[in-house]
Amino acid sequence: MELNEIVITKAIIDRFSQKFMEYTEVDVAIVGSGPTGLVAAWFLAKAGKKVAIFERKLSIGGGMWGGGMMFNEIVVQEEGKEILDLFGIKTREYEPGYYTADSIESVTTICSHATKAGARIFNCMSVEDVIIREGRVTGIVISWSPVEMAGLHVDPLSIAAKHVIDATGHDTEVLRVIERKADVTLNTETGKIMGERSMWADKAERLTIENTREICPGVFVSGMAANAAFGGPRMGPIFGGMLLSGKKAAELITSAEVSPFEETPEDFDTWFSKNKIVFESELLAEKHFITDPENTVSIGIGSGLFDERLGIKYGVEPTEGMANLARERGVDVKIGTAENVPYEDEKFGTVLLGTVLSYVKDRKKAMSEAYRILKHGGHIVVSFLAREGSYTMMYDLAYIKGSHDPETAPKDPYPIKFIEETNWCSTREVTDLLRDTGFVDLKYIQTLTRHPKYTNDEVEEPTEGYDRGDYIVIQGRKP
Ligand code: 48F
Repeated sequence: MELNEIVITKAIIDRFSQKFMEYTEVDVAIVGSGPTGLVAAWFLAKAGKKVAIFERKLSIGGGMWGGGMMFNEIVVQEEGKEILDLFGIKTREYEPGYYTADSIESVTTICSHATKAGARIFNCMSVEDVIIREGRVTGIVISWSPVEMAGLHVDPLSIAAKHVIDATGHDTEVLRVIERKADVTLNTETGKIMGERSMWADKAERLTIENTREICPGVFVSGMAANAAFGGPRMGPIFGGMLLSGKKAAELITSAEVSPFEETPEDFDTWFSKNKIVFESELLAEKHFITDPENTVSIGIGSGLFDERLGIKYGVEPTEGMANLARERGVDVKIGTAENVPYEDEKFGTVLLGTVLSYVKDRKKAMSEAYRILKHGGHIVVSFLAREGSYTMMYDLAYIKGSHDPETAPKDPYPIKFIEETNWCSTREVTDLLRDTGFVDLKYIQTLTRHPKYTNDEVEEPTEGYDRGDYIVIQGRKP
């Protein structure tokens, strides 16, 4: 085959653009790919968070590459060694309590684990500002580092992030810009960046972990930046504190993020109890394809409201609160996500993804998991509120405006806090996903064909197709 330069060019631009587009909205934006940023990225990605690192330099690894004064070995203490062990990085005891590791092996291995777990690294990009809404940082502002270095007058771009980690090391660059430009008080003694002190390895290592916290709404600080922010000393080329600080930042973020469903599992049922007719219409549509409930598993089963009526016996659910409600309804529920289903291959005759795809982070993975646990000849059933329908448009509008319009909304509309986490899917998107995963013989059923305001007036019999219903159910067969 003769290689074509233009195909190579298109491949790079195309693939990079896809990747970059996908990461314009993230759960966590980490600024800086030093040891603390990389470790945080790994823990967060493993916990299912969508995480991107933005790194000014071409190279990743921050100050870890260089070991101490370019002697490319690092030192860690016992607790730090435990983190290196997690990555399988080789360490050797030098004296009791002091371990050394090759700094190149350390950086490359942690980076490899982080990216394989799903974290994306955008190098040569500098964070020069943040986005702030009502006192909370909701994103970062980025530019190409060469643009910054050349001092070119070019406007930057922005990334939305639920949480930001300032992992920029000694410079605390994110905090500096917040201090300079935003009317936000930092969570330090002075309310400002207190500045780094001279070297004191022992104290600094302890303080780095203590100082790893949320420093202002939406921003966590970790690694050397944490000590610089809270007035702690530097530690030099001992790296345990950096690694442990990355882990702590990730844990703080994961535990801060409680799903709205976890907070108030009953609200979901309450809504359906006020919208009984809508419930019956949706149930009829799902029933159409759930013909073997004893051999059906419901993924993202929630409270099991639908599943109890459908006679479904098995479920998977990430939140404990919801899972307990479903268990009370007699369903055997395992804790797990759609992307990581805790069942063996080819177990079920039917897999139901009931209005769950809009909440799933990685839809492709969810589909391939459904495929995996289905027997050959078994069926997947996917229900969703269609993105092209009037319900989702009405919900999105309410979310943007902060309240439902009583003139257009039904009497008891869906709580806005449930809308916040959704990412609606169109019928075409679900169709493509099903086909790409290998499902065949797709069949479509639709319901809720009236304006949302009137859908709770009369139970609807579902009809074939997808061109008018707001609620679509698709069945596909695993060949
Ligand atoms: O400095 P760095 O390695 O921070 P760290 O993870 O680790 C500190 C240790 O390396 C060492 C130490 C421990 O013994 O004291 O210094 O806390 O990595 C920080 C990274 O952030 C990048 C910078 O290029 C480096 O790779 N960085 C800094 N400012 C920005 C940035 C910015 N504005 N935008 C993007 N990246």
